[in-house]
Amino acid sequence: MKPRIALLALAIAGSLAITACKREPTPPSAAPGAPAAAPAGETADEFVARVNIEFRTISAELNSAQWLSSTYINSDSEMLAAKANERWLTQLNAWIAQAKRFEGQQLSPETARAIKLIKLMTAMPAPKDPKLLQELTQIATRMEGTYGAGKYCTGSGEATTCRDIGQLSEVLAKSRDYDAQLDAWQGWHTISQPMRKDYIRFADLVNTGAKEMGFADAGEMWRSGYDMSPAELAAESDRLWDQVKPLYEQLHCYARGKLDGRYGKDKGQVAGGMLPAHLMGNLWQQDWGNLWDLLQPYPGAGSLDVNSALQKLADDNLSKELDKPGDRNASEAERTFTAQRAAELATAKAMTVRAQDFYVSLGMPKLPDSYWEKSQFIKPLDRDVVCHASAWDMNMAGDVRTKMCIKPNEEELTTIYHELGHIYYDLAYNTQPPVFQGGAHDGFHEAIGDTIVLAMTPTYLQSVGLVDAQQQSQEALVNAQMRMALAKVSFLPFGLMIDRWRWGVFDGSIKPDAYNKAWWELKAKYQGVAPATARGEEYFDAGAKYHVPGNTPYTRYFLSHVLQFQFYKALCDASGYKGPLYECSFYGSKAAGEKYSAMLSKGASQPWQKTMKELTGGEKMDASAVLEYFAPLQGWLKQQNAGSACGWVSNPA
Ligand code: X8Z
Ligand code: ZN
Repeated sequence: MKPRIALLALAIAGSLAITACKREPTPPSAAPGAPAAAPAGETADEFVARVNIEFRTISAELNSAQWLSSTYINSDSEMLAAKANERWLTQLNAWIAQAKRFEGQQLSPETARAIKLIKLMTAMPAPKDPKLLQELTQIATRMEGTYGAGKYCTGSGEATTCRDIGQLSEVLAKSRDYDAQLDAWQGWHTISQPMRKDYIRFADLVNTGAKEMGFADAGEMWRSGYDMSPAELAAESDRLWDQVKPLYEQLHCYARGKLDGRYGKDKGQVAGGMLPAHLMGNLWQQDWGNLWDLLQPYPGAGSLDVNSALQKLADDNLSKELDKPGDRNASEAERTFTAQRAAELATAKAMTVRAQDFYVSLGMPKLPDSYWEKSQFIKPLDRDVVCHASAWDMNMAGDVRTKMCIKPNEEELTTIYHELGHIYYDLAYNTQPPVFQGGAHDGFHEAIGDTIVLAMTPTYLQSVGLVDAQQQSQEALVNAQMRMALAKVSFLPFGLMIDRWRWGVFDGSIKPDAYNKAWWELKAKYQGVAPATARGEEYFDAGAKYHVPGNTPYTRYFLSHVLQFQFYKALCDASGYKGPLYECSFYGSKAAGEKYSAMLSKGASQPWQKTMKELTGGEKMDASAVLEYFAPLQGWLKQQNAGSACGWVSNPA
């Protein structure tokens, strides 16, 4: 996301002041904070050059405001972020209007691409009417703040206890108590009830903005950023889903059998053979990795217990901190508290160093000192923050940061690798003109770090001390594959359904009075997941997933979960690896790193198909690498599921 130029406006106003004895009334376009007018006679190339300058300035301002509002949620930071966003979107609308001058002109491919990208710079197309634009930014900031500050409180008066997303997620991850999980799941879904009204208005406003820009609706605009028509992109996502669906169905069938075994048939599944939403170890059922205790194929075969290693790291750090002399004037309780916080930070940083090490092993640079000073690694205790992990390129010049609330577990560790993928992409394309500083498409951005995660094989994990020595056996292989599948395969239908819902909201086929109904129909259709209790329209369950109030398009993650296997295969090839795909790690391969860096440095400067070809040799997104990778597991699952009636009915009577 990025924003505007005050420089040019100041220059114009300044020259007026010098040539006239009496200062002219300030024209509206030169009002403080207003976008600069386009100079008369500006060529398309000059326009793009100017946007590049203005963009650099305004994006730094917007990023700072948004960083503050995400790391200090309060009414002041919210107001300033909304204001910064308002200025940015006003500036963007001005550029888009100015770009119209060049329609129908013969432009160089580079300039034409830059102008196309300028029109797609935001996922939040804003109406031109300043009042409506202001309303939009206020709603957007409020929804994100509501999500970030979301808590589920029980009890009353003195006995009130409130739990945040981290605590509620932990219940789903660790408790196997049916009711405790249901309570945590339902509790989190109360936080989004107040967002429903805002979201209805939000959808209206972004649609107005999108229509003014010439799109049918905001969803069509979202689908326009893929160097193919919006309809082709939708068809591509269907095609890719069809490729991987049989694999997901096998995993679904296996998981259902295990849940039946643990909770009994009446509770382990819901009508139609669907998986109960609150039992999948994750608030949105997008990653089933936390169910390892239930779903591990061969307990003890191959030791993949990364969580224990991280817990040990945390414990060791705590002992070290407790052993330090500390402040003599502080009470015992205060010293313990200080040691705990220092240990949590040290653990989070050590996990990040571990992730950085992978990138460095490929020949990429260490992260700058400012990264370590300015990032948010752990959850502050004195204020609300948005804990949902994110990566930030603050100024296109090295001020990169991540924002997380890191806990010592495997899921968080892999998320750090994911986030650093964004950061290394940012750093690699910082040499490009600002409008080309983006992913080849947004799915590429999401796939960079996850490609590295695929290379976190048992052998790699052992080599860095995160798991014990590995035994080679068929059982260990199936376990390793299951570990990856619970993160990657379970995600696929979720990655698709979120935007199926939003596309429907934006194109009007999903009406506000059926938001929740449509949400659960899509959950049922794609994921085969259903709530255990009724979810009427008094709820707004879509809003309980960050990317809805945060307005982050989600198809990118679905595409990423296909692309990352293609990238992984290409980097394995580049590293000279010969052997089954699923055992490849290119950790330490400078050849793989060189190939990856070359791709990253291209940013958005050329159609993604070209970038893809340079890396993989092919020009299409294709899930055959997913299937190749999981072939052993798919065969094993088929055997396990033989005799079970797999599949589900998504609209049981
Ligand atoms: O939002 C994220 C990242 C930040 S881009 C943590 N992811 C999606 C999610 O959490 O829902 C990564 C995987 C999917
Ligand atoms: Zn990401």
